[in-house]
Order: sequence, then structure tokens, then C-alpha cells
Amino acid sequence: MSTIDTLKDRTTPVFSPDDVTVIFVLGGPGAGKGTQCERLVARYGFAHLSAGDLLRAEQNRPDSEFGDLIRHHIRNGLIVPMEVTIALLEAAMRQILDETSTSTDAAAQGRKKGKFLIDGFPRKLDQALKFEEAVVPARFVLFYDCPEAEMERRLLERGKTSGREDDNAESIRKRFRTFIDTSMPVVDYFEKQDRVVKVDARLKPDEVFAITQKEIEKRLHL
Ligand code: UP5
Ligand code: MG
Repeated sequence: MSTIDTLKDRTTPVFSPDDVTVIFVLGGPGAGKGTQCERLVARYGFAHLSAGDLLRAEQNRPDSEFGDLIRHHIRNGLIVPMEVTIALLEAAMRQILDETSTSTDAAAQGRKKGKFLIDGFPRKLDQALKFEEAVVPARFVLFYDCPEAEMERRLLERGKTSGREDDNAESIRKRFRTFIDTSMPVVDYFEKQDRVVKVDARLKPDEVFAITQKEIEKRLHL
């Protein structure tokens, strides 16, 4: 991942917000970020980049030098050093932007226009600052607000079949702690800039999506 070497010193964004629209999708573990992103992709043709999914894929890549580091952090609900995550996100964005797909379906059109949902990132303030400085500033944050008891219920239920190494009671507890201590300050940071769209994530998936659609359409003039 050559981006890692250049990221540290880079102080201007590699992508222009004129060409690339980024929405950060945040919320606690199990709040429903992935579920809602899937629907947004189907409806509006966003490209969906889940930081967690990208890290899990890198962890499982046989030649990766970061496999053990990522596994350790994910199992313990810790935040992987930002250089790794930002490099993965930037590479995935570049690949999508470079795609010369001739497909005319909505998803491909959206990807060509560079509309990205960045799911589960930034979850630490240094990541937020660096991404906006060196990759591209985000338009706003979509924040799925859900009580811990409901998130726990969902994750334990999913854990019966997901195979995710962090869907167990102990990892879930650690993920919640990190979310409160480290990730909520990111939401507060954007909130102070009036850049947070808060959605009640306790409702049924369809209801959460209806609210999400209203907010997205208003802000992006869709
Ligand atoms: N479900 C969803 N919506 C529902 C609803 N409205 N009502 C009832 N059930 C609902 O949903 C979770 C479960 O709930 C599913 O079974 C779903 O059907 C149901 P999902 O949409 O998957 O929720 P999501 O918020 O995406 O939960 P996820 O577990 O993915 O959240 P995390 O934020 O914990 O996981 P992520 O993959 O983003 O990160 C994992 C780890 O990677 C982190 O803990 C960290 O160690 C590492 N990481 C970094 O280090 N840096 C990063 O930048 C990102 C991740
Ligand atoms: Mg997810």
C-alpha cells in the first residue's frame, strides 16, 4: 500500500469535492449502518465502502503485512492505525473512480459520478482530520443513533451465524467502550460544525430508511 508513505506528508486533498461526494456513515456497533447503506446503494447508486469490510478483506489477504495487526485490533474493538484504513479507503475510491464500466444501471452510474458512502469511518478524531485534509472533505455525517441494549441484542443475534470474530459478548463490550470513548467525540466534532444528520435507528429497517431517504434527498437535491 504505497499510499501509506505519501499520506503522512500530504496536506491537500487528492480528490476534489466537485468530483467526489462523500458521506460519512456513523453509528454504534450494530446500529444498522451496513443495512441502510445497502438500501442507499440500491436506490441511489452510491458506492459503498465499509471501513470494517475493507479491513477484514485486508486481514484475510494472504500477502498482507497488516493481517495480525488488524485481527488484534478488531477482536479487541480497537481502532486500527489510521494510515492503514485511509490507504485502503483511498485505494478503493480510486479503483471505483477509474472503473470504465459501460453498464448503465443506477449503481454503476453513481459510482462513475463518485458518490461514496464511507461506512464506519472516521471513528477517531485523527482519522477525520487526516481524511478531510488529504483525501477529500465529506459533505456531511449520517449518524444512526441507537441505544446500546438494542445494538447488543442485534449483534448477539447476528453472531449466531455471522462468523464475525467480534460478534461475541466480550468483543461487543469492548466495541461499545471504544465507541463511547473514541468515536462519539468525532460525532460531536462534526455536530459543532452543524454537519451531522441524526437518524433514529431504533425503528424498523424500512422506517429508518424512509427517514434516511428524506434527509439525503433534501441535502443532495436528489
Ligand atoms: N439490523 C440492522 N438494522 C436493524 C433494524 N433497524 N432493526 C432490527 N435489526 C436491524 O446491522 C447489525 C445487525 O442488526 C444485522 O443483523 C441487521 O440485520 C440488524 P448492520 O447493518 O450490520 O449494522 P452495522 O452498524 O453495520 O454494524 P457493524 O457490526 O458492522 O458495526 P461496527 O461499527 O462494529 O463494525 P465495522 O465493521 O464498522 O468495524 C469493525 C471493527 O473494525 C471496529 O470495531 C474496529 O476494530 C475496526 N475498524 C477500525 O479500526 N477503523 C475503522 O475506520 C473502521 C473499523
Ligand atoms: Mg457494518
